[in-house]
Amino acid sequence: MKLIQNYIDGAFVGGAREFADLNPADGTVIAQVTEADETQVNDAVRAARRAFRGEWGSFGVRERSAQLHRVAEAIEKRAESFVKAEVEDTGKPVSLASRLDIPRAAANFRVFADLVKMAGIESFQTETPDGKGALNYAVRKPLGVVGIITPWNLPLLLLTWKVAPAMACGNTVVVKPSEETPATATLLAEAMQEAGIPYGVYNVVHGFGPASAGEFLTKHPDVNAVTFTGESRTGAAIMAAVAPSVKPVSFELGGKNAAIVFADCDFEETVKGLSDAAFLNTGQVCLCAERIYIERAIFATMVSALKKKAESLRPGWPMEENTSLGPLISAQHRDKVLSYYRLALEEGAALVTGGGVPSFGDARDNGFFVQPTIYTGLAETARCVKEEIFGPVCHIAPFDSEEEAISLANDTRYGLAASIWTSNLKRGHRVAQQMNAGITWVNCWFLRDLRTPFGGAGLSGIGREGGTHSLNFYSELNNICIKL
Ligand code: NAD
Ligand code: 6OH
Repeated sequence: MKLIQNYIDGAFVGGAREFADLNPADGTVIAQVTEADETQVNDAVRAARRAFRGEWGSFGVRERSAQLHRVAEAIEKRAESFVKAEVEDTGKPVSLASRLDIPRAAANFRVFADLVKMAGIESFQTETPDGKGALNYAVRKPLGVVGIITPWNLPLLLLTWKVAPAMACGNTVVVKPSEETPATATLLAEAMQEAGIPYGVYNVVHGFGPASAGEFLTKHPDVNAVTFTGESRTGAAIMAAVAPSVKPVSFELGGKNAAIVFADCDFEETVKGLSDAAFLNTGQVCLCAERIYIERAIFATMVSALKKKAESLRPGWPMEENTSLGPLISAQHRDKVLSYYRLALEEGAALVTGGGVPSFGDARDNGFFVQPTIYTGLAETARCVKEEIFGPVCHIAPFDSEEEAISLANDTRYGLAASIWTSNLKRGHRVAQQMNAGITWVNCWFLRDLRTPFGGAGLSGIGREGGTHSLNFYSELNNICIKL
């Protein structure tokens, strides 16, 4: 049986306890994973601190940038192993992992390697009473040891989205990947070794949240900042854990994202875009649209086109090229999603398609598949319209005016992403600017430029990452004022 170990100070280390890593496509055990106890988390933080004070801390921006490019190369060189590991852990289709997750992990290193070399910092000439003036400028300094905690839906993509800028800014890191998907963070350790990253710069501790590696890391007094992607409730728990030591936090949390579809949209492109927005990665993307509002004139035709599209998705073995829908991540998560499927009917929804579990007649019946599902007819106050489900499911409702659509879309405590579908670009701009969201797409969805601000409002998070926003989070600015 494969053993996935912690990676501390350049060495793979075992531990007292192990837990099983399951393949969500058939429920089989892929590997045993070493759970880090508090001593190992302490060791990892100590190694990271030592590395920060050591060779890594002495590198200038040019050297760090070159090293990050070498990490990207090492990922690209082993892309196949990364894809296979990610597909086994998550059950996502191989076509998706090889198009999105793994290339994007390499891109995260390349983008921040380049950006950190190019980024300037503002300076100000300041007037003084004696007329001689002063000059203000800032220097960027790393924070120190950064704790990084990530979820299971896009494991390597979301981990490297934080590791790359943290390292680019000169920090060292201790990462705690999701207990559901420990493999690629561990493979990344091999890529780091191959790239020649000094030991202790990148450390991996495996385990769970409360009373396990996640909590030990967030509570650790020698961790200088915590960056987290995951559920809003977990964000709240981490905020409480870091409060006594007043650490900076960056939180990318949940969403209940809306799509607004106007009658003048490009019908075919919109159907394709909405189908991705609802069902990509089996709906397990924080940016997915679980609420779709369609202008009444095209409501019925678009609902039936989306029904057709949902029914054309091909659930199957994740490693098969033509599979377009994988399982959910775990039995527990499937129970949660199915409980919302039941709740939707109790709340008075009309079922357009799906609502259950597909049957394969083979080992996949032991996996965690559910059908892509569309509902209509729910009241806006229904729990299924208000709470994040995080599965391949959406609710579609009609609207009659632009104002109504905006107010429906904004009626949520989350504020992560929105999408607007219209051929009238004036309207696209106008509506986009009124969205209470951190990211609004017009005529597209999940189209990413890594230089742009990324994050959410309300329950969807604190702060922005991406481009210089990441550089600002992962560094301290020391402003220097010189009297001339
Ligand atoms: P989760 O919050 O359950 O777990 C995320 C990570 O936090 C895991 O590594 C887990 O072990 C750890 N954790 C849990 N409790 C902890 C604690 N008390 N202290 C420290 N660490 C703890 O999230 P998940 O179920 O893995 O992921 C799905 C959620 O993530 C969804 O809500 C989704 O919307 C959200 N998400 C948000 C974004 C974004 O960018 N906004 C991106 C991806 C996923
Ligand atoms: C959430 O599930 C997806 C988040 C995506 C990113 O953070 C990104 O950088 O594309």
